[in-house]
Parts: sequence; structure tokens; C-alpha cells
Amino acid sequence: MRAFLASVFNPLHQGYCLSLSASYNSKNPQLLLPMSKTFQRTLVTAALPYANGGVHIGHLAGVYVPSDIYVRYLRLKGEEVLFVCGSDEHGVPITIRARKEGITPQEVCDRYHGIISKSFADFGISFDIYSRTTSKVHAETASQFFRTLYDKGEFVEQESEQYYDEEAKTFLADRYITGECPHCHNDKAYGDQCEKCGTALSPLELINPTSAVSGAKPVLKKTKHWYLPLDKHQQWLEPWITQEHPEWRTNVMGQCKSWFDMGLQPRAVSRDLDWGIPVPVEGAEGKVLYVWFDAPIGYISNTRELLPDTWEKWWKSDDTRLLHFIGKDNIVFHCIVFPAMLKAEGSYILPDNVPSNEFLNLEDDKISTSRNWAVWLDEYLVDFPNKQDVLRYVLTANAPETKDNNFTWKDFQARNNNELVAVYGNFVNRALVLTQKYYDGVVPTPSVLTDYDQATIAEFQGVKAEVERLLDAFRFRDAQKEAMNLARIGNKYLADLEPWKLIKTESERVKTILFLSLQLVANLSIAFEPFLPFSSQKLRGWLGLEKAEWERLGATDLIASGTTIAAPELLFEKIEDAVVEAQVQKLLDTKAANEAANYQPEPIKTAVTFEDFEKLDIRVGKILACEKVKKADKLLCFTIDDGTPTPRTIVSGIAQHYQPEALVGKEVCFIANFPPRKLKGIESQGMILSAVDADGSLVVITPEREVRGGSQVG
Ligand code: B3M
Ligand code: ZN
Repeated sequence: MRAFLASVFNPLHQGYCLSLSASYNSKNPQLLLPMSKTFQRTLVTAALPYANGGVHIGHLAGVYVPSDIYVRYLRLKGEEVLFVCGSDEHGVPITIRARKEGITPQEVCDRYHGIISKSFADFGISFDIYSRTTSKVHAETASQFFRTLYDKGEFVEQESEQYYDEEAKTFLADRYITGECPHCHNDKAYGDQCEKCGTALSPLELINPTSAVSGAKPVLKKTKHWYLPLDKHQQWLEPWITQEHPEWRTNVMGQCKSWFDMGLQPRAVSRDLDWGIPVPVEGAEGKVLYVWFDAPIGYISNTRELLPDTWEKWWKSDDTRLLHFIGKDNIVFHCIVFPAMLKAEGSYILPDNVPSNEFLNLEDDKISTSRNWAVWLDEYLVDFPNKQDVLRYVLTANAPETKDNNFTWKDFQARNNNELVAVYGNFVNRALVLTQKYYDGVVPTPSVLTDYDQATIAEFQGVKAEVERLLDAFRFRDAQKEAMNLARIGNKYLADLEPWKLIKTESERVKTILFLSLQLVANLSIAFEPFLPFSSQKLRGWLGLEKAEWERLGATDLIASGTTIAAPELLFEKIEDAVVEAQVQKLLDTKAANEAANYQPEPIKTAVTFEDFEKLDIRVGKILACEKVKKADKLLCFTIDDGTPTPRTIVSGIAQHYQPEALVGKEVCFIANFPPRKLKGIESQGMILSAVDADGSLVVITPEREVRGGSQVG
């Protein structure tokens, strides 16, 4: 209850919350504005991925790279920080996959938990704990949490009618019911959604519902569930978010406001399912906690598993700052449902911010696990070994922070070649190569600094504050850009001063130039540490720097004169066209395979008689000329030799499928006895026959060998 009172009833609290993001600085309390809240530690959670698939670039860009950058940054600053995550192992999708593969849900989880944990470790996502919601601690924590709310009377119990499979003796989750969509009449719609027309459905709307478990016709049966009365919580949730947290991202605020405008409704927190955490109440046999009730509690259980004695300080002290990093489809659960649960429980803090990203698309198409439209991290590492940082860089440079963004392999290549290689790598390489060449790899001793040197130093010393300002505001793409500026400053410094020309005439000056350049290289290894941890570590290894000291970012004495540095290697490598073209081809193959798998021929039309057919006069004709019809995107105008002295004109809607020149000389089939009709002012005397391919493209029908113009088809 403490958090509830503090945030809602204490007017002072509202005052300091407003100034919170601008003034947050736990190390320098003197910088805090009046009434500002001082946090001692930060607890960062990253959304728990479902253990029914691997990790792809959308996950990484949306949640795990930004959260990891942030946590690495706080750790570098010496803050007290904890980074928790784990696999989300309950819920219907996991049971569906298990059933499909003929294995148990636990086996599904074990497999994907392994794959997911490995991907995160491979990409340097530096969780303090990555656990799972099938752990014992989690079952206890979630169960206790439910029980507390139940005992406090925080739930509403309600009966409703739900589909039940009498053969399989089980209630059916929405996804387990298929039937005809009332909107588009797709007969494979699910009880929660029709994937053909995209409409959200409730199982009761399906025409001819069928159980996906047994194939039986399900019956409606009464069942009891526990509901969290979000309608009652709206009265504190709404001002808490809209007034106390105006600094939350616009996309997050927008979604919350639209939920509030619609009016929050009670939400069931239990399900009739045999996979999950049993509802810890008598008479609740066969019921489990709804996955979205237990999953966020996973953040708590994982903290508890890691720190059995001190976990409470992370969850129950007002001086802990709680941050949830998530994707936009999880906003309502983290901004509304979970806070309502925490408040109802009474002893927990509420999130201070929920920096949610929008979605990342892949080559202009929505990333989809079921359509395999994704770049999977394990596959990426096979094709691009040791290039984790390249992907981290590109995903941050293109992060969907304010709007959906698009990942393309061309952009991946361009950012690698034009930024990592040409800017960052190039500067590092020039500094190291010249040091090797002129001084056998020993850091030279500088002499007098010129005004130009001083100005360059001043410029790169400004980078630290700017990176910090941007990271504090969760603006990761801009922060990374700012770090990259250090390398740009370095390149300009070398290009302007041209030490390779001065070495003959002003060798003392060159020592200063390379000394400062090497200091800049060392600075880069610190500035990029949160973003590109692998390259930073490599770079520090070459320079003989033990660790990244954030507070020394901007310093000009990071490596001492006389230090021997390693022989130069390339920090980043160019990616050739053929390599990204192969990736694009892989995606095109996926698309083709999907289309082939989903192809369903149109249903056969109502029967006709031979006499009906005979009425149609179908002929073969040779295309003599073909051109685009002006002011019509779709139309081509054909001149066709139909065996008569005057060629026939036909206008056909296939302009989007053919270049007109490509058709000239071909023979096509056409209906010759349609009444003429005017299209864009041209009289069309018939209709050219074409087939519709699986992807919707039109292909004209031509005879197998050339025949006389005007030959009849029948
Ligand atoms: N597993 C949904 C998702 O992966 C869900 C997140 C849970 S966070 C508590 O998008
Ligand atoms: Zn539909």
C-alpha cells in the first residue's frame, strides 16, 4: 500500500515526479532539482521472450540491445544496477507447438530456453540472471502473489460460458478453436483472430466452430474465473501515468491514453488449461494462472532466485528505480496490468519508466515467426561469425524508437562499410598503422599542443556529456551517433594534419599528432563499450587498457607514452555485395516456400453444360503490336492478327505484369465473341486469357506451338 499512498495521495510526490527524468542523478545529488527523488539503484527488466521460438533481430532491436546498452552504461558509471530476464514458458502457444510436435510443453521450453539463452550470451546481452518461469521459485512467487490478492479481495469472481471439448474433456483456449470467419469466410480462422483478414475475433463469433484438439464440435459450458478489476484501478492509473509521468515516450503514452479513453475493463487472470501455475485456491482444479499474470511476476522471481536474501530491496524500496524495456505489443501489460497487480498487492514499487520501442520490419515486411520472415540470431552467427557488434550497431542505428523501422540487408551492408569500416575502423587503423610504422608500435611522447590540437581535444571532450544526456533520455540511436562522432573527429584530425607528409620535416609534431590520435582511439573503446562491447574489448586489448573507465571518457592520458601497442589488425571488415545478396536470396526463398505452402486453388465454380461452353468463341491470335494505354496504369492495347484482313484491337488489364515489347510476336488466346466495349476511349474487341499465379501475377495463355492466327480453341 505504501507505493500507492506515496504516488497518489502525496501531492509533493507529484511535484518531484515531474522533474524526475530531467534531474535523475544518483551520484551527484547536489545537481538535483528541489523536491527531486534520489534513487540509489536501478532495476532493469527486459521482456521475457516466449520459449516457443528463437530470438530474431526484431527482439534484439526492440528490447534486448537497448536495455543492454543502458545497463552497461549504468554499470560503467558505477551505479548499482540489476538486469533481469528469463524465458516465458507458459501460455497456449507453447502447448500448441508441443501438440504439433508430439512432445511435452516442458520439452518445448527446454529446447528453446537453451537456444534463447545461448543467443543472448552470444550477443553480449549482459543479464545478471536469465531464468525461466518453469522454475520452482517462480511457481512459489507467482502462487503467493495470486494468493495475496485473493485473500485481500482484490479479484472479482465471475462465471462465463466457454467452449468445451467433450471428447478431449477440456475447455478450449481461443487459439484451439477454429472455424469460419464471419467477415471474410476463411474457414481456418482462430477463436481469437482471423489471420486472413486480420480481424480480432471472440470464439463465439466463429461459424461452425471446431475443436483443434479432437476435431469435435465444442459445446458451451459454464466456467468460473478470477478477474482483476482494472475498471476500479483506472482512477489512480490514469493520473499516475498521464500526470506524474509526462516524460514517458509518446508511443507509450498514446497507447495508455487510448486504453483509458475506452475505459479499462476487468481482465481474467486465470485460464482453463493444463499448462501453467495452478490457481492456488480450493475448487480451482484444472485452472492455471493466465500467462500474462504470471510472466511479469517472473521479473520478481528471477530477482529472488538471484538474490534470495536481498531481493526485496530491489522491489520494495522507494529508492529503487524500476525500468521495463519492452516491445510495443506489451505496453498495456507493463503500463496498466502489471502496475495494477503490484498496487493491489501493496508492498511493491511501480515502474518509473517503460521505454517501449515500436516494431522493426524486415525488408518491408512484418517480422513473423510462423512465416519464418526473420533473421534468427543463431543463423546470423553462422553466416557472420564474430560479427555480433555489426548487428548491434545496425540495429541501434536504425532502432524503432519513435516509429516502426525497416531492416534491409543493403542498409546493413552500407552501415558496416560506410560507418563501421570507413569511419571507426579507418581511424583506428590509421592511428595504429602509423604508430607501428614510425615508432615500432610504441606510444610516442607529445610535445607542445597547438591551438588546433586544443580545439580538437575540446571537441572530443564534449562527447561524454552528450552521450550521457542522450542515454539518460533513452535515445540510443542518437547516443550511438554521438559516440561515432569521436571517430569522425579523429579522421578529420588526421586528414587535416597529414602526419604522413610531416614525418620527413616535422617529426616532433608527428609524435604529438599520433599521441593524441591514440588517446582518441582509447576514448572510442570507452564510448562504444555500452554499444559494441566486443569491439571495445578487442580494442582495449590492442592498447593494453585493462578496463573501460567511463569517468575518464574525454581524457588525453588514457595510454602512457612508452606503452607498446599490438600490431594493427582490422577492427571491422568490409561486407561484399555477394554476401548480402545471398541473405536477400534466402529471404526470397522463404517467401516462395510460404507462397507454395499457402497456395489454395480457387474453388471450382458451379457446373456448366457443353452447350454453355460452346457459346464461347476462343481463338488464337498473334500479337502484332502492344503498347501502354495513356493515363491507365493497368491497361495494355494489343493489335492482334486474328486471321482476318483487319487486325483486331484488344485492351487488356495486364500492364503491371508485362512490358509491352516483351509480348510482341507471341501468340495468345482470346475470347472473340464478347460485345465490343470502350476502355479509355479505345474500343476493345475481345478478352485475352491469362492464368493467375499463386502470387497474384497474371500469365498469358499461349499455344504450345505456333498455330495459324484465328485458330479456334475448344
Ligand atoms: N512473453 C510476450 C512477448 O514475448 C511475452 C512478454 C512477457 S514480459 C512479462 O512479446
Ligand atoms: Zn477473416
